[in-house]
Amino acid sequence: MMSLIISLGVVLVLAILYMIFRIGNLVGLVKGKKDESTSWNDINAYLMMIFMIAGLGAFFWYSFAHFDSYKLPVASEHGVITDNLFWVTMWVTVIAFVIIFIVMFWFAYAYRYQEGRRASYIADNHKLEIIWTVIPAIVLALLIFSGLKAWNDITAPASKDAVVIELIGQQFLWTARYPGVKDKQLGNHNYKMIDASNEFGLDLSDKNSFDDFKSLELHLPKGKEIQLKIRAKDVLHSVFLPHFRLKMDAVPGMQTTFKFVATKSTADMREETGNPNFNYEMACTEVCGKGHFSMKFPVFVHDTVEDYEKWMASQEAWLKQNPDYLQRVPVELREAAMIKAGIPADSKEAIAASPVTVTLN
Ligand SMILES: [Cu+2]
Repeated sequence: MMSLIISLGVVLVLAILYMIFRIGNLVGLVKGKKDESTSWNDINAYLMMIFMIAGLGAFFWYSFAHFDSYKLPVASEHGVITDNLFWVTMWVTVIAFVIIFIVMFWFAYAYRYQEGRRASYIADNHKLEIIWTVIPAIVLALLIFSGLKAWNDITAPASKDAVVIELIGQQFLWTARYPGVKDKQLGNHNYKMIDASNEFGLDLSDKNSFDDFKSLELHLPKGKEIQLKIRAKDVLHSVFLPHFRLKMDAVPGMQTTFKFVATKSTADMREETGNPNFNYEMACTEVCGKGHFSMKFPVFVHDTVEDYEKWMASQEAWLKQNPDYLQRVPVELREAAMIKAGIPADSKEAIAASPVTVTLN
């Protein structure tokens, strides 16, 4: 009720103001006063010019004064290409923006109402139409095709010896799955097999899955092709590694991929930035729910492939951490699974899962 009264009050005040304005105009006409709109047109025209100069000045000042705060070192091969595409697009749009901005305000100033001036009539101008259609078409086509080429390179299948890592997003954390250092092949997965412990839905009938391991940090080698295989368990998430100019959505029900080569290790970046505590980080850039902000994932880039493989070898296979799941391994593959996962043959889970019951005496 109160809000209705307030709204009615506002409408009434506006109506009264309008009536006062109308009455003022009518009184002026009756008295035979000259139309004042010409002088207001002049004032507005000058204001347009002031706005044009101040607006452009502020735009360029802000862009240059804060340049360093939105410039991030680039640490991947394709990142250099992506950056070039970004800056070419930026220059094309800035040039178009400045031309349109100046012309728009200049026309409002130069062609303001003046007594006795008549607008000239132009039906059409083929030459002009062709110029302003063909030039933007060529520029846009060049931008789109060079962007498409970069996109195709990023999403193309990786070479056979590429490092393959699986990243899984869920509300609200990331997990990474690595192939074991021996086979370097990720095992199959199936969402139907996901349970409280088997968070990847690891298919234990596939022998490649025996030595796969889980990591809560993303470890990468420098100078080697890496392919990320990305999936989501619940809603849309997005893998974002700003220093590598890498961003790819994690989509439930489908796999997305991203191929790249890291060119700077964590140690290189610590030296370049002069910050001994520098660490790469990965974030989720899809607003995926209440805990979205907490989806930060630490990233470490090793100096050499050997260092990276040493780290891989130091990790424990998922199956070793969850030996109960030996029961899910087909009987004929259990021994191989135990060897590959590094499970000692005398562990109680191994004995329980063994097809032959071992009895003493
Ligand atoms: Cu997310």
